Amino acid sequence: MQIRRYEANSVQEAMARIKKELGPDAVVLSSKRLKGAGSSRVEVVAARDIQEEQVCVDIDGCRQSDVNVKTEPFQRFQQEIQELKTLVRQIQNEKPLVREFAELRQDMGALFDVLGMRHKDAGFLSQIYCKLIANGVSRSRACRLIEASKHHLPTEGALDYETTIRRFSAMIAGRFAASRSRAGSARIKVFAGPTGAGKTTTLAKLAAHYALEKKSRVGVITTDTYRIAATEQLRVYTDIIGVPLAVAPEKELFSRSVRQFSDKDVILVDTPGRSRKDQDALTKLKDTLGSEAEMETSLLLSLSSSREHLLDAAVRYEVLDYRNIVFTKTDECTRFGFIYDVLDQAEKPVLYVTTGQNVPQDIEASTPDKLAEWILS
Ligand SMILES: Nc1nc2c(ncn2[C@@H]2O[C@H](COP(=O)(O)OP(=O)(O)OP(=O)(O)O)[C@@H](O)[C@H]2O)c(=O)[nH]1
Ligand SMILES: [Mg+2]
Repeated sequence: MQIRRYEANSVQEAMARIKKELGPDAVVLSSKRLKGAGSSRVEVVAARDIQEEQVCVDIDGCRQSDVNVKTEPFQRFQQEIQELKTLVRQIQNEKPLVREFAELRQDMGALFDVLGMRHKDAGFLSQIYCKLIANGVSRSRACRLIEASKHHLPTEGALDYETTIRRFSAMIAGRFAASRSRAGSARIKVFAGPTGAGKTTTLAKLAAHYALEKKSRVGVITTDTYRIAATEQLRVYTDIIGVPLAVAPEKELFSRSVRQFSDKDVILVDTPGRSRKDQDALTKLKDTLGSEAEMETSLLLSLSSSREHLLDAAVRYEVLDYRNIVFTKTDECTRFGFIYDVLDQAEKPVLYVTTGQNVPQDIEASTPDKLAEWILS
């Protein structure tokens, strides 16, 4: 038996050398990841039986002894099993890394919990921290809010719970209010957002609001010819409301439509819903919209989506330079804490929230107080 030790960057690399040097009959005796210096090196110990084995075999039903045969097929089989075992071990070796990240995240969470709850109960801050977490605010942001609240609240124990939570709510609302100036005042209002966020429905609600309640002159443009029947869906709404619709999937057509609606007080623009990961589609949309003066883009985010989805969309749509946010499908949402995370990251005001599928009634202007109340509710 010939035994050799191999050091390599990966098990595959070691196996290739073993096969080359010891031949296909070599078997792996052990393998392990080496500690220290980068820890990416592996050690594999392999062996090869250099004796041809003397075995007894049956030939044509008669027992023959001392027949000198190679046990190659068996050894190959054994070797393949060893290789498989090595691979399984390797995969298992990678698991601790994933586990380590999960544990690290848990530890961070625990650390934030300790920080967020280290206040004496008399200050109610630990109760508020738990409330924020329960509502879906991330631990790190909840912790930062608690720290910031110390500048807004008197020393612990000086206020009752109701007053403390009211002050805390006012502090959150104050943060949202900071970004609100002139939001929503532009004449051309573009509605963008991930697929199915509620762009067309929200646009229809606002078209009715401007045309029927405010008696404004309204024009609607859609750049959405991507989805089959997208234009038809919007045409049904514009026909009922009695406002003109222009279809403009390209830059030239878009600026021509804007000129065509030069007599309108408000121009509402619908855009195609594409995966938030389709960056090319967003770049194309940006090109189509051009840089019209008096234009303001709203990012529509459905609260039936996950926090990760919304945070990701808020970043990816930056390419459109959106100026405000509309939260849709609030009626489908039970915990509102994660809107704090989204707004803290995006630093954009919320113009409207939509509360159902009914056109035109299920839409409300959003206020910082209302949002703060939701986050703490
Ligand atoms: N529950 C609820 N449903 C809504 C709301 N707003 C829109 N919807 C529904 O969401 C679905 C998608 O709405 P659309 O307006 O077509 O969404 P969109 O963003 O234009 O979709 P795409 O153009 O395909 O990207 C429809 O069934 C709407 O009725 C809301 O506030 N609450
Ligand atoms: Mg649509």
